[in-house]
Amino acid sequence: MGRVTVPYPNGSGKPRGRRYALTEQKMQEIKEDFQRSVTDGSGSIDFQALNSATRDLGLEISEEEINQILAELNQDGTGGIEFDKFFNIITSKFVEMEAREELLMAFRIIDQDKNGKVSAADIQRIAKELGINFTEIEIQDMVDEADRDRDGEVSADEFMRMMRRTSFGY
Ligand SMILES: [Ca+2]
Ligand SMILES: [Ca+2]
Repeated sequence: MGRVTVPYPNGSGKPRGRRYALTEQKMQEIKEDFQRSVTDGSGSIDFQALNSATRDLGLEISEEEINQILAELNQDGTGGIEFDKFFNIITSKFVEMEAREELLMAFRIIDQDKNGKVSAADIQRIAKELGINFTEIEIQDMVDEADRDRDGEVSADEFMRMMRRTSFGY
């Protein structure tokens, strides 16, 4: 198998970092998993099989997401599943998961006082460290824009939502 282009969530087709490239070994694992999952010959995959397949691959996805994937896989109504389709969905989940992890890492860095939320003071400190000059108003605007529950700080959830909207466009 040669190199496979993985869809990137920012839609640019370009990796934002090398971590987004799936290794051939990982792709092989996905393929074997798929084949194992459909050994009953029906060519279909059920909740159990998909659940264990994704777990084996180290994907952290919720039951709800698994049901979503199943629905997506069954969209054409034939009941059959092609490996290509399965592969595309699984790889995009990997990309999502890695993007999420990177965002969380960034969040933890910005959260300078480590209280689990990003405040205007946190942003001020990191901006200073990076030599970026934001005015107090600019920083407050950033916080206000992300702060959905209006507690004056940005939680990890709020942060991810904002980053997804601004840099990934989904
Ligand atoms: Ca904080
Ligand atoms: Ca908040």
